[in-house]
Amino acid sequence: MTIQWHKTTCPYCGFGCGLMVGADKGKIIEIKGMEGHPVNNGMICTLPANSVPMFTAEGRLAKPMIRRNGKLSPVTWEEAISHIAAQLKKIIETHGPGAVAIHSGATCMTEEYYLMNKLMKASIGSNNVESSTRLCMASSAMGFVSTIGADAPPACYDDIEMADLFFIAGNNMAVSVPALFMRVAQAKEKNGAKVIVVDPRRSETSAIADIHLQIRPGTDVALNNALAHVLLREGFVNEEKVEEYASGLADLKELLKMYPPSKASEITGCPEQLIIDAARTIGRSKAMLTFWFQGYNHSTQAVFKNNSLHNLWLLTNNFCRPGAGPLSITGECNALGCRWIGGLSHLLPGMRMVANPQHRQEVADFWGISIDKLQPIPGRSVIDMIKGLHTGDVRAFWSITTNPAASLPNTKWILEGLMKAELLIVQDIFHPTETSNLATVVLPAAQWCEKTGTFVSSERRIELAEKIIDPPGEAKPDCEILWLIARAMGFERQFPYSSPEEVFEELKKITKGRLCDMNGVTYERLRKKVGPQLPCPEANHPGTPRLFTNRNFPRADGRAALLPREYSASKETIDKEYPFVLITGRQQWHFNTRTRTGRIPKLHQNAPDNFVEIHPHDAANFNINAGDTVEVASSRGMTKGIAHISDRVLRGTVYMPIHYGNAINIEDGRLANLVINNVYDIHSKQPEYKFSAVTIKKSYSC
Ligand SMILES: Nc1nc2c(c(=O)[nH]1)N[C@H]1C(S)=C(S)[C@@H](COP(=O)(O)OP(=O)(O)OC[C@H]3O[C@@H](n4cnc5c(=O)[nH]c(N)nc54)[C@H](O)[C@@H]3O)O[C@H]1N2
Ligand SMILES: Nc1nc2c(c(=O)[nH]1)N[C@H]1C(S)=C(S)[C@@H](COP(=O)(O)OP(=O)(O)OC[C@H]3O[C@@H](n4cnc5c(=O)[nH]c(N)nc54)[C@H](O)[C@@H]3O)O[C@H]1N2
Ligand code: SF4
Ligand SMILES: [Mo]
Repeated sequence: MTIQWHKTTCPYCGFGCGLMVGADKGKIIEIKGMEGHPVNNGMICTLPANSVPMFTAEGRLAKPMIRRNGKLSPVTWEEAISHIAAQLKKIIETHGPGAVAIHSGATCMTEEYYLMNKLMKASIGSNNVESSTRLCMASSAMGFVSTIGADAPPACYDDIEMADLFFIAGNNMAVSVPALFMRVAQAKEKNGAKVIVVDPRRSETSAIADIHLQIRPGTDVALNNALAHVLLREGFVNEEKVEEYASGLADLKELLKMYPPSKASEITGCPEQLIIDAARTIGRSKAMLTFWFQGYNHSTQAVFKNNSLHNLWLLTNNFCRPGAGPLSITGECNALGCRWIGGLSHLLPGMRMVANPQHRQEVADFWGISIDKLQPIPGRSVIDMIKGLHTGDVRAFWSITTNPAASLPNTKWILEGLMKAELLIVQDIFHPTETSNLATVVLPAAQWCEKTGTFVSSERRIELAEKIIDPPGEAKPDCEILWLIARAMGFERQFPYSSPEEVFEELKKITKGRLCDMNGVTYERLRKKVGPQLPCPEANHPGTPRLFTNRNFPRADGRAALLPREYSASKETIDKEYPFVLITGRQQWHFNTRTRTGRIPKLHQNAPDNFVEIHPHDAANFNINAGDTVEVASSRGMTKGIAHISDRVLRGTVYMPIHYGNAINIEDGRLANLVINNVYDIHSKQPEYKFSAVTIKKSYSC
């Protein structure tokens, strides 16, 4: 065997590790970390290291299918494409462009997002383009826009080794971003950096914490306000300096009067002295790096949580200098590329907004269309798309690289909505999935290593993932599927492409002069070397490790905004009938809805079933023993898992992993989303996945 090694980038989380993929005779043989890569230097984590069987796993889609007489049957590509084009056109003619919606994942390639946006926003005339970024990073994005004026994460991974304090909130990076966790743990070990973890659960990450603030779920804003209160009270804030680069200090100080640590202690359940100690640790730090994740974003206070955290690094001058700053890690490998190229219903390509007339004009000019073609009102968020399916306002739903039947909250309601679609196109690599089972058309896609395109990581680094092997059967790259459907709908002139590289060469021009400028990037450059951090405006530009180092933010007065944010409780109330808060999260062995990792024997065997973590006191009260099957019920439905009795969780809180759908019979449940509340943060429209009122009981049927 002569293994050929190919440079690529990881298709799982958003850290962007450089990987080497070994192939022989058209088969993937081994996947390893790339030595010398600035992100991971040879490290690789559980998911990609075990992913070789994913390429030959059972259930790979190899042929398009159309549902006829209730059954999905194989058809040719020509049939599938002309069927879709005709149905889309009919629905648009009868019900208008707003009756069509695309929802994609956040692991699509940048080129794919660009084509979806061009098809929907420029050609069909609907802003109904969404992605799992809505479920993942929409609140971080909105947090940045409101505080610093742009969705532009300013810090970089080199800051990790320069920091003396890590503030890690709602982020279980030991499980969700292991290569990052390793760098943080090493920096602690080597440089003596301190670690503060804020998490209602004693997580794998809190194992390295010097201070673990084990707050009640949903109470971060109260905590952050109290930390800011102590910082101001104890003279850790140079107010004159702060006013140079941030507005709003006086209003913030007024609000913070209401948040002494004693009050935050009552709300969060954390001892007052621990809150004071944490604030002093922040105040004494010379370089604090802040991380936050879904413990923040999966909340009806998500954007406020982000803003109140931003207040902390602004008050302490911990940003945009080596070792200090907000380092927002994205969940999936191209979440940032997705946001920057317009993958949400309020965005346009190149970090632009649908509602901004100047942005619409720039994009209309670029696409050579009249500005009137671009709708001035944001399209539906994904939850609102499902509402639209229920009411009949949305008739066609096209799911690309995502599994909404399993990943959206309140499964029963989601399924009812999806089943009302006249046209439900599911473009995936596997069948069955919870969503493909409901499809009226299934399209077989090529996956990572079988297609080519770019990903942008959490530190704004752009990388190329190239085709190494052929996809199975008739599966096609997502880009090609998109341009074939666009052409069949009559948009031949707008979609003349024959390769993703041509798409990239076009899309990079729309980023010119923006903070996501890619004009210095070519596929050739990415093949030869590690990709640069954006913006990278010219061929000889080395890339931009840190943003806003001149402390000039893209806001009217050039200053960032200190925003006074009041704490309010999560939407659902705990009562006698539903006395527990359910929080959901991730495991090392599976990725999101497990369509890929559930088919990899080693990963499946390590974590074959869902579990429910219950505090020993609550377990005793409810007569539940370790290993029992437990029913977890909310007003929306019921799910099950094996009891793990553990004081990792607080009394009154139960925890479940998110991964366990059931493609064959989804309502026969192990899926957390069967019980999760489908409410969202009004500012980001991101669902509250981490706070649902539930009850538990021992199950007598398995
Ligand atoms: N192995 C693996 N890695 C993954 C993924 C995967 O599925 N598997 N998915 C990827 C994706 S898409 C994402 S978005 C990331 C997510 O990565 P993370 O956000 O790190 O993961 P979660 O487990 O969803 O949630 C993180 C923590 O939030 C805590 N939490 C819950 N409620 C609150 C609260 O009110 N406040 C605070 N401060 N914390 C709270 C939970 O206890 C949990 O420990 O992981 C990525 N990486
Ligand atoms: N209760 C609860 N629910 C949650 C969360 C939570 O913490 N709690 N987390 C939320 C978050 S942060 C996220 S990001 C979402 C994720 O939700 P989803 O985006 O629905 O999750 P995935 O399982 O990653 O779905 C990806 C799908 O794309 C397919 N696929 C993989 N590669 C390709 C490809 O190259 N082309 C095509 N066409 N298909 C491909 C896979 O087989 C899979 O079906 O879940 C959200 N749901
Ligand atoms: S840390 Fe994230 S990017 Fe790195 S190898 Fe693991 S899943 Fe891939
Ligand atoms: Mo995510």
